[in-house]
Amino acid sequence: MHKAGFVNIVGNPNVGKSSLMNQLVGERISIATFKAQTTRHRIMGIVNTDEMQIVFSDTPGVLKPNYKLQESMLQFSESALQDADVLLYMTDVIEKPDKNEEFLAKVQKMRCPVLLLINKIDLSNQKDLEALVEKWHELLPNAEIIPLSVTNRFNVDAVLKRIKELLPDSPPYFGKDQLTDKPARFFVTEIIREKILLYYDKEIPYSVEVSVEQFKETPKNIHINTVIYVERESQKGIIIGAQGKALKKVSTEARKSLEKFFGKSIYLEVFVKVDKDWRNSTKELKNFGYDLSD
Ligand SMILES: Nc1nc2c(ncn2[C@@H]2O[C@H](COP(=O)(O)OP(=O)(O)OP(=O)(O)O)[C@@H](O)[C@H]2O)c(=O)[nH]1
Ligand SMILES: [Mg+2]
Repeated sequence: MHKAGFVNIVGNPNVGKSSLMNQLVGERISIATFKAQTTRHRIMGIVNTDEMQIVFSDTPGVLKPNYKLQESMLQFSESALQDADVLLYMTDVIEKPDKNEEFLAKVQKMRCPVLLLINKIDLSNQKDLEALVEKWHELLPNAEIIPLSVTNRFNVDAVLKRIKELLPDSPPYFGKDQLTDKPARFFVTEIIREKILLYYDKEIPYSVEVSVEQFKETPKNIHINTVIYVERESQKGIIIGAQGKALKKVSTEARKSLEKFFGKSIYLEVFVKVDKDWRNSTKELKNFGYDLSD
């Protein structure tokens, strides 16, 4: 009998959801950085064998929306509660269990198996961890609790083993050669956004969206034209930097990562444009691929 199912990773920002999905899938599908709110979409990473298909979903960290972009991010995270066959609710040793009671209440009502993953145990000690496990056990008595260190790859295989046991009997949902639900262009925008998260401070990474205007692939190389959209004229100057140096660094580093990702030579052009207040415009957000049900 073939097994298949949706295994959805949810939790607060910055706990290590994307890092975990990348390890479970064995590919760098989802960008992961030290900054909170790195992930903005629901991104599927698919693991295939002859007998089994695990469809992992990475989701944005849950937070109270301050602008429309964050409303869409929250919708992606909540959609992952609707169709999960197995839910991976991720926390870490840093955040308090009562940080987000509203979302926790939704997890408490889940009918599917829930694995509560306490990540970053490399930053804790046995005594504190035991107290934390105890607290989580009170909050989610039906969840299986697995302490984890994604960085040290500690218990990641145990999580995978448990998922395989819990996966329902089902035919596959996607083609067996498919690794993700997202098109190549999506990964271009994400890789550029990753560099922006790494190299700019404060509001800049959160005010940026990237769009691919052209993606022309030949057997040997790919020509890609992209636009970085910012919200205000002043941010455009910051992205470009003195003598264009900052932008040059972003495009060089993005090109290198893209060459690794696609395994081909990349010709990358990056322009910067202002799209006033795009984060709060339903129309612009839809153009950028965010769902916003009204
Ligand atoms: N010390 C330690 N750091 C970790 C571990 N796992 C992930 N991290 C770090 O935690 C930070 C956040 O990781 P992400 O995978 O981007 O977290 P996320 O939950 O996807 O974050 P959002 O997309 O913003 O919700 C990164 O700097 C990771 O390197 C771990 O086991 N130990
Ligand atoms: Mg993430």
